[in-house]
Amino acid sequence: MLAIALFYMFCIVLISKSAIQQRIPSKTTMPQPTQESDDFAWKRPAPTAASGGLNPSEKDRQRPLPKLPLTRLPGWPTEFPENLTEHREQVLQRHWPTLHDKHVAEIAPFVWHHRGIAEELQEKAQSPDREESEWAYREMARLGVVPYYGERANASFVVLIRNRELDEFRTSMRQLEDRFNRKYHYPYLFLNDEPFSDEFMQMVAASTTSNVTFALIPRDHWSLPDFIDEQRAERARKQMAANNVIYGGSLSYRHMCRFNSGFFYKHPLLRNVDWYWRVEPGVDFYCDIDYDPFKYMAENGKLYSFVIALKELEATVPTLWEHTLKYMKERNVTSELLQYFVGRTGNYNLCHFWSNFEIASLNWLRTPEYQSYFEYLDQAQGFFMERWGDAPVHSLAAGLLLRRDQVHFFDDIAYRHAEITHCPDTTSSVELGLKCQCPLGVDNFDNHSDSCLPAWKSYEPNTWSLKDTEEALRLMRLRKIRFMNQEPRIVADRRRWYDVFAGI
Ligand SMILES: Nc1nc2c(ncn2[C@@H]2O[C@H](COP(=O)(O)OP(=O)(O)OP(=O)(O)O)[C@@H](O)[C@H]2O)c(=O)[nH]1
Ligand SMILES: [Mg+2]
Repeated sequence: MLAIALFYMFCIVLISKSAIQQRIPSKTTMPQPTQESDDFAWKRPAPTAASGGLNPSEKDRQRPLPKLPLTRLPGWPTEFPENLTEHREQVLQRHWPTLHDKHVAEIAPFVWHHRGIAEELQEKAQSPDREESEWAYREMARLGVVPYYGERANASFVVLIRNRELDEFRTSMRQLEDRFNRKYHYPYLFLNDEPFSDEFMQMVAASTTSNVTFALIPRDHWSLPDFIDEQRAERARKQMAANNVIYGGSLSYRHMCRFNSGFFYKHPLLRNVDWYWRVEPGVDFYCDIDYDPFKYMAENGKLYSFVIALKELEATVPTLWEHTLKYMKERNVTSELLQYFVGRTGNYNLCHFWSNFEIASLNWLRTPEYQSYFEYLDQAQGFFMERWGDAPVHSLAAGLLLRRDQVHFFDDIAYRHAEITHCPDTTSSVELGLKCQCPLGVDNFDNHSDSCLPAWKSYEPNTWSLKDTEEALRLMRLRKIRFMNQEPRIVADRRRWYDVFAGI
């Protein structure tokens, strides 16, 4: 009996050993290290649930990356001393013939460029050398780069971003590339108030076949102006934080809003560019974009565009409307679009185009008219004493300066930022043949009560005259007098209370 049992056990061990061996590849079929890679890919640990299965682990991050060549920009300074911080300070103290020269000298040491393979391959594909040309086409097919020989707009993606937002941005960028840019190869300009880290530049450059440029923001564009009383501004921030206003206590958020309102289009690297598409980290694009939105804008007389329109938090813009009306009165501004932003009693209805997505004309933002509106608002100090966002500022500027037909709603660009999603409805998806993958079970913000899209769709151009401005200001004064006569519960609440009152 014992001998039979031992025989059976021996057989079982033999069978299971051979089964295990069948699953393990033999040494000769295992991947071998090549000269380019110093490790076996199959040895790397699979992404863990803790990292969301998407982001590289800490250990993975610590391994040296293969370097992509980052170069200096042609025509810009190339020689710099060892200590760049000191160098920057010296540049800032020197006298410069123009602001542009000063900004170029200040930021040049921190500007890096990567030439995307798409541009290189397209050039090679047109080579008279047949072998080279065929090789380039094969490479393009392999890499999913679609050659584009049509005329492109003079345009760029513009991304204001922090180093720590790299991972969120790469997921957005890959969607944008797959949905649109692998066919068009528009370049990217990345802007930061601090120098970009090597990791950021390498990882981003590796995520696209287009050209990318990384640059610093000139200090003039990201600092407290002289006319702001720092202590008063700090008190205002503390008060807003105490009132639980989102980003109410943040100074950097205010710099960001002011920069996006009045400076990014003056960046020396955008000087000769006509169109921009603003992209933020962590956003999603759900439909293929099978045409060029920049060219659409240019060919159809559009200057500004949006995908989501919603109501602003009133606590962030208590006096923006009042200053806008005063500006209109002072400069005698009339408009056919302003009524879209006006409530029943001549107040601001808080509607604005959400500026985390924007495709618009840089030349429009650079007009003296836009510039003078921004400067008026800047002098009114609301970017620091309140928390004016660039979205209501751009929107009201459009209301003042543009016609309705110059503003475009990109219904076919499905998009998510934070909790808000826009997707084209089923009818347009079928009619326009859109290739979308909108998430199931997510509400379309278009149908939300805070969406200003229905009002946009039904808005008919309607003249807003100087008399309308005067009347709105008169009503505002009346409301203020009535408000002042009310017993305010706490002083800090006055503005908010007044606003709520004004909205009735
Ligand atoms: N370089 C830099 N970029 C910033 C800073 N603050 C914000 N940004 C960028 O400016 C854009 C807007 O900032 P967000 O923090 O996304 O502001 P938001 O969209 O109003 O708020 P969220 O709902 O949190 O997205 C994003 O692209 C940010 O990466 C900053 O201090 N420095
Ligand atoms: Mg954002």
